[in-house]
Amino acid sequence: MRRIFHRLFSCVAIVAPVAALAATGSDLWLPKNEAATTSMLDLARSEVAAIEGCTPLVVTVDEEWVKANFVAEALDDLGAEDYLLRSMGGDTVAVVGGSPRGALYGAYHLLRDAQGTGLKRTYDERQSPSYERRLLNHWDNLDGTVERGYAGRSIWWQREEPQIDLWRQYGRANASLGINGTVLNNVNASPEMLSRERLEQVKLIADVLRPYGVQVYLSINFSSPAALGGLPTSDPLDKRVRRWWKQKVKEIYALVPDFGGFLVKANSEGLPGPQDFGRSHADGANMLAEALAPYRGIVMWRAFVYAPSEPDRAKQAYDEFMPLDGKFLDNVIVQVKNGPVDFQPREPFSPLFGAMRQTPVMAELQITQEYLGFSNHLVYLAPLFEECLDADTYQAGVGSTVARATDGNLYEQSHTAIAGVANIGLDANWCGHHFAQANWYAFGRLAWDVTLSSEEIAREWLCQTFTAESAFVEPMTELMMRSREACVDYMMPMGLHHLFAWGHHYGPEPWCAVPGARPDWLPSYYHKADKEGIGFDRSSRGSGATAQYAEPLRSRYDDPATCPEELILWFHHLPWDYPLASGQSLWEGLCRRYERGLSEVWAMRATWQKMRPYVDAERFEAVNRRLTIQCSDALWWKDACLLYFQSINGLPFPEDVTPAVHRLEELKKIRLNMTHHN
Ligand code: GCV
Repeated sequence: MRRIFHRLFSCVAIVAPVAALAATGSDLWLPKNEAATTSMLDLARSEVAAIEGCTPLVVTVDEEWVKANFVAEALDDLGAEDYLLRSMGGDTVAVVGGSPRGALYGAYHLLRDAQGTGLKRTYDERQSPSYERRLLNHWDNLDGTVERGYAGRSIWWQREEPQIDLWRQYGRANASLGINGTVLNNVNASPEMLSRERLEQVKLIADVLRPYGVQVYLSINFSSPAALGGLPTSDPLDKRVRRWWKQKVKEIYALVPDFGGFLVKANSEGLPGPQDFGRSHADGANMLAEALAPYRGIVMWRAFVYAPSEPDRAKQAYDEFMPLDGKFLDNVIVQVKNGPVDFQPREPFSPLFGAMRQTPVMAELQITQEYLGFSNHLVYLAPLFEECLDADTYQAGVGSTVARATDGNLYEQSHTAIAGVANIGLDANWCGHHFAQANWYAFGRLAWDVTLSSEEIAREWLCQTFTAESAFVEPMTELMMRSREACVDYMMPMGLHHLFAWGHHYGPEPWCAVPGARPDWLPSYYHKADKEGIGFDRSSRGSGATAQYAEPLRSRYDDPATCPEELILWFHHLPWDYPLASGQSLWEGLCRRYERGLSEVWAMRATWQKMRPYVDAERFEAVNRRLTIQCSDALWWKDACLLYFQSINGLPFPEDVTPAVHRLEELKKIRLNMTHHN
């Protein structure tokens, strides 16, 4: 087996004419590859075979060959997922993986270059991933629905026939980004997930995904020992319960030898957990970790917890988890949403990042647009992800970014990981909106290399998905880069949050009042608008949430004069005439932000209109239709929020803000029928 490498020669450029590209979007960012794959190296070779740029390539993991051909190259420390790209003289580029998986990632690197700016003349590059585990979390239910999914039904559950071909495409798409794990079911997990019948389905999926380097994981329901196993309790300290989990884990590994581990939502939003038995999150997580440890499985224990009794929901995760720092076993990672509330268009980063020093912490980002217009709005999320990952927590001095506090650079961590809540369903284009594919893509690229900029990722994705013509790529990169801020502006600028209707998270209902509803699910709990002012006082004079951040952030956030304007109403309740740095009053500033958001979306639509020559008709029209919806939704948001706040403060709109086209009473009557998507 000395010469397990393989040479390829070809001579045609890869850039396909627009008309030849898949108009449905089902190919995502990849060229077609019909090769039936049984091994990762074969897949890697078939992928580079599609690179037609007169460049002979070598794809290998053969150390002997490398020693014979590379000059004094030390490969000993090449990790299993790492790869080298090296020009070998002549036109030859070698792709050398630390294992077949590394070689596969190297092959996709070249493919990306070939489809984008073109292959380089010379390669001398070494890559290794920022995080050890790079995971998608599917919130897919066993009945085939997807919680917060806006792209059709589940690709995993409730189809008569297993979707082998689709799963292969899914595996390939993820491998092309370096995503190496997937949680197949909703964190609101049914005990049925661990039944024999379901586990056999999991085995089927795992077998299909394995050649793509994608490991499977499952969300579990904490009361499974009682609900499924018939035990009288699910108390994590009960011997019978511990034995039940060990048996169940053994059964899983017999079916799926490379099973990744469990994701757990416990004692949150009504789900069972160790606190039901007077035990802590650590007791619960450690029991599972112990069962998984012999197989090298891990537990991702979510910190998304809150109760209606808390005066400030944003504080609870920190309050509950900080006292447990250092109490978790080595194979537990605490999974923390990017912000302290819940995936809002803008939140400060969760104060748990950087604060937990003796427990590995991983970020959970949301790719599906639960709070950002579903798959109707074009919102490129990489700037949001980047804002969180690049935020300086100051927990171990300047430069203690969220990325460094989670990727093992700041503290020693037994494991590192990052997760994104998937936006994938059975829709032909996978994600509902063609541009929502970019959010899956961007998550994967950042998980691989957390230092990439959202702008370069946008460019890459546009080139591969549409065309590399600069008359398309440049304006569209700009459009994508502005889209998230536009969404913040037309929905909830200046730190406002959760102004959504109760029951779904699509449209605005800042007035929403539901008798009997949990107070922390109602918009008025978050905006606290009254005759005098608006905003949630989380300063030291209010809920004290600012104290959960390290200095100098604590003081910066605590004082409205130094708090960034983007977050000012997150941390402060301020009078309507509060003078902003720009000299305008808070009310004027707020009105202008809503207006700016609206005009940005109109500008986005105008830009898209000019892109017709570069895009196939089907995708052009589909995006156009959705941009039209986005324009009218932005107007709806602006009118609903400003008219409602005006009904409270009685102030006129500034002269340069276009008057509302709706009437508040009419807006209040809008009821969306979104029972499947809420
Ligand atoms: C999966 C929010 C969402 C829920 C989600 C929950 C969570 O509350 O609206 O749909 O449940 O977060 O992340 O657990």
